[in-house]
Amino acid sequence: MTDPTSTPSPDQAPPPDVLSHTAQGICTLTLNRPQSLNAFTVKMLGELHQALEAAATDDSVRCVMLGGAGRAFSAGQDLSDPAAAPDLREGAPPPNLGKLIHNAYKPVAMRLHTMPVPTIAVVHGVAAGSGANLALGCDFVIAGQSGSFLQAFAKIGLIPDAGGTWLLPRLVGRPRALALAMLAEKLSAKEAERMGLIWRCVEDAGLQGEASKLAQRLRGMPSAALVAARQSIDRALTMSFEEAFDAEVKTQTRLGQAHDYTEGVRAFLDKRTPTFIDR
Ligand code: T3D
Repeated sequence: MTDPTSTPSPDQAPPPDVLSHTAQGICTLTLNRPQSLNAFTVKMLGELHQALEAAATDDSVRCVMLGGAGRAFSAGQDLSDPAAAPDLREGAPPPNLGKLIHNAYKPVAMRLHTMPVPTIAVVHGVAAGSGANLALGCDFVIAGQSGSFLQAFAKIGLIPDAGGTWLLPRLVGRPRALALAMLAEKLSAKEAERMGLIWRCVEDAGLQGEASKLAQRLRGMPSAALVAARQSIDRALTMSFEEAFDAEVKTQTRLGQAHDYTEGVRAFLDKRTPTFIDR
């Protein structure tokens, strides 16, 4: 991920809180508040939403990678952001966290959940609180061996948010989801991989290379089918076998009539690499 090294001169605009770079079909988004371990402010969440929206509506983008600048992925909500921090003065009204989560986190989490192309979270260092759960909301989570995941919420009297209550039991089952939420212990990337919370843990030195290899592979694949697989699997978790089967019939009918299926079969018969275009 991009690591900002230059200090802006006083007349320069400050760097954005989310860096975005698209090349050869891969959109790389970098959370860029390294001084606070990429903790989320309302401004940063707005920028992240805008960047995801731009990637979602850019037909040249076929894969999105999300990572963090500096030594961490993200420390979750910025606890000093006035939108979230309790006003410690005597008699001051309590903050409305629901409003913050609904207005600032929900658009980001929903956009990630419904991206028309595969998404990869590239986690080095810690991913805590909402930072962990936005990462876990990506299709693939790949982490360096010194990375870690922390459902920090219980330490400050909250529950997992940013989609955490939906994601955690689906990823690791109820007993482990409860332990992660209630004990709020840091989980190493290796252990996260072992329990199925994330896709892969790799050597720190190989993290960027492995993530890029995965993105390059995904950009050549049929995006519409990959996204339909995500949606179908997510939906099937609350369906009967027959409902899931019937949903497969519907989706396969749609995909079978799309360009990518014809192209995939033709390319197979012609013994050449297919060119997929559907999104
Ligand atoms: O509350 C709501 O608004 C509702 C929404 C909630 C969503 C959430 O995400 S709640 C959970 C919020 N996150 C946390 O509670 C995590 C807090 N941070 C930590 O526990 C630790 O910082 C870490 C385990 C993430 C990393 O520890 P370590 O030892 O590697 O780093 P550090 O020294 O604690 O932090 C480095 C700097 O980042 C430090 O600033 P300084 O002293 O160098 O100026 C620290 O204050 C800052 N920082 C870390 N996390 C946050 C933060 N600043 C603001 N908000 C943070 N969440």
